[in-house]
Amino acid sequence: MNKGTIIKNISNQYEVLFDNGEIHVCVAMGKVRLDKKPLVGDHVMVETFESQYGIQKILDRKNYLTRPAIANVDQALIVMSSIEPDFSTTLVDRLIFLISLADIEPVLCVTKMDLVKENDEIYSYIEDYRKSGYRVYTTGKDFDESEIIACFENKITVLTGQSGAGKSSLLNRINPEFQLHTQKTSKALGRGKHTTRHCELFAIGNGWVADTPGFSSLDFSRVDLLELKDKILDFKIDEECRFRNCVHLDEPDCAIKKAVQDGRISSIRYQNYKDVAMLIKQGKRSY
Ligand SMILES: Nc1nc2c(ncn2[C@@H]2O[C@H](COP(=O)(O)OP(=O)(O)OP(=O)(O)O)[C@@H](O)[C@H]2O)c(=O)[nH]1
Ligand SMILES: [Mg+2]
Ligand SMILES: [Zn+2]
Repeated sequence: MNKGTIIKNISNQYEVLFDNGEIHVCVAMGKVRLDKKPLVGDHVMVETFESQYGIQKILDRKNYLTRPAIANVDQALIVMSSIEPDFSTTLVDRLIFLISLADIEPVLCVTKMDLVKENDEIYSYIEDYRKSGYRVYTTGKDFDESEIIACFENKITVLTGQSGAGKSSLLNRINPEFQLHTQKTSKALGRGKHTTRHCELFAIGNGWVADTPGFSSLDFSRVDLLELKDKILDFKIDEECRFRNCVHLDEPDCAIKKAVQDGRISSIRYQNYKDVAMLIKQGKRSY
C-alpha cells in the first residue's frame, strides 16, 4: 500500500500525490465510501491492482471544513474584495466564526485594493480586524505578493470567499502557470454561477493552497453559542461575566457588553455575533 494526499477531486475521481512524488487518479473503494467521503487534503492509503488505484483507508483527520469540503487545513484565507463586490463585515465575520469553530485559523485577505481611493472606509475595517488580533493581508493588481506567499509556507491553506472576490486571480498572479479560470464579477454573480467548480490543491513554495468555488450559503444551524463565544478573539478579555455560561446577550453584568460600550471590543464584531445568535435561535441558515 502507498500513502498519499488527495490534491484534487472531480466527480468521485481523486488525484493523489503519493509520498514518493508520483500523482495517480484513484477511486474510493466501497468500504471507504460507506464510511465517509474522501476529501481534498485527506491523507489516504492506496492499493494498486491491475493498474487501478483504490483508496482503502482515510487516515485520521486533524480537522475539516464542509464548505469548501477539505480536510487537514492549517489556515483559511478569507478572500474578500474591497469593492466589486462590496466589502462585507457581515460575511467576513460569519466566515471567521465558522472557520474558528472548525479549529482552523482564519486570516483575512482584502483584494482589489488597486481600485480604492486613499481615504476609503476599507482602511478602517482593516484596522478593526487587526486591532482584534486577526491577521490581514492586502492585495491588488501589481501589488507585491511576497508576504502572502510567505504565509503559505509549510501549510495547507484554503481560500474561501464569495464568488468574484478574486481567489483564482490571486493564485494566478502568484504563479501564472496555474492558469486558473477567472471571470468578470458581474458575470459570475449575475448568472448565479461560480467560475471555479471544484476544490484543488496547488503547490506554492513548500505549501499547498486550495482554490475553491465561492459559496452560496453558510450553515449555522448546528452551531453552539457556548462554543462560538470562546472562539472569538475580541471576546478574550481579563474581566469575567457574572455567569460562567454567559453568551453575552441579555445576561446581567456581562463583561463583554460592557467592553463593547467602552469601545474596547469591536462593535462590528459584537453586532455580527448577535445577528448569528439570532439566526441560530431561529434555526435558520444564513447569507
Ligand atoms: N482590479 C482588480 N481586479 C481583480 C482583482 N482580483 C480579481 N479581480 C477581477 O475580479 C474578477 C473575479 O475574479 P476571480 O478570480 O474569478 O474570482 P473568484 O473569487 O475566483 O470567483 P469564483 O471562482 O466564482 O468563486 C475577475 O474579473 C478579475 O480580473 C484585483 O486585485 N484587482
Ligand atoms: Mg475562482
Ligand atoms: Zn457575558
